[in-house]
Amino acid sequence: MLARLKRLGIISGLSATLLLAACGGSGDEANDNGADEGSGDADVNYGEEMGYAITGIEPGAGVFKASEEAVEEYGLEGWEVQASSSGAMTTALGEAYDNEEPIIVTGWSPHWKFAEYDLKYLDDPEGVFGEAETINTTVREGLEDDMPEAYEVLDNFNWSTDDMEAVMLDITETDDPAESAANWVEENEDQVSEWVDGVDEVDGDEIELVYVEWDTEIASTHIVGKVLEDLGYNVTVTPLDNAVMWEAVATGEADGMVAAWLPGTHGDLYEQYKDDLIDLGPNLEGAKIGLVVPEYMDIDSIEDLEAK
Ligand code: PBE
Repeated sequence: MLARLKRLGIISGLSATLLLAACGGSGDEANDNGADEGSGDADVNYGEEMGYAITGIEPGAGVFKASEEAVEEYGLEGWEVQASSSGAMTTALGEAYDNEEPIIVTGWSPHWKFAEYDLKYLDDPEGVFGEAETINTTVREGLEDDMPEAYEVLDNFNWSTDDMEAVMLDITETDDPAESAANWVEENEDQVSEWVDGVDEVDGDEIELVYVEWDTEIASTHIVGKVLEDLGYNVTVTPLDNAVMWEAVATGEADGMVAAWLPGTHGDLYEQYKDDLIDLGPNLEGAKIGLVVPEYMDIDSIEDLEAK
């Protein structure tokens, strides 16, 4: 049923792998790191050291588009937000960090990278990246009538940034989202029981959740998938590109998703599809996007960057 969308999903997965491979060899060129070169004044030209590149993720991500707007808004002529994948971005961040090299990434929280590395958001006085956001759950029209049990669980699903970060971090260790989700569900029975409280079990009904392979969404989608599975559903989770994920729920080709970053990050997609899908409201509060750098970089604001 989702053949066309899946094809797009597979294409995005493939390019992620290629990018990761392409990034592999580039580790040890620049050993000039700038961190010990001065204290805040003009003798560090990070732009030059980084080739005027911001390490991006998938171009369909809201944070990618916002970063391009920031380049424009802050007059950073000659800078480029480089398209990549979430996986390749964290690989590049890890390599730069190990070598204390400067790097700017399109970042978001919650994210395990803040537990793994000392990082900071660059100040954004122009407010290009917006304020704190919620991550919302959306479902297709008709789901409430067709699958009231699943609808109720999706409506109840709600957790904290700490919960999500714990699952994300665990996935970096197990490398298996389904296993990490199963562990978390087992260890957090009380919380999960609130989501399924009074909901009847079903007998193998098929349900399809769509998501994008961002670390946040890999975690949340597998958690909800596991909870629905334990209730008796036959669950498929399908990775897609961002715009296609929204479209899939709006057209009813997929049943739902837990990956709507609002009001800012996916505001354009929300406007486009809001009349054709059901917004079940926040499943998480306190999400954020922005440009993220290692603490060792001697820079605090996007305003401190200079045009080429
Ligand atoms: N993210 C993760 C997404 C939303 C979830 C911040 C990369 C985006 O920018 O669209």
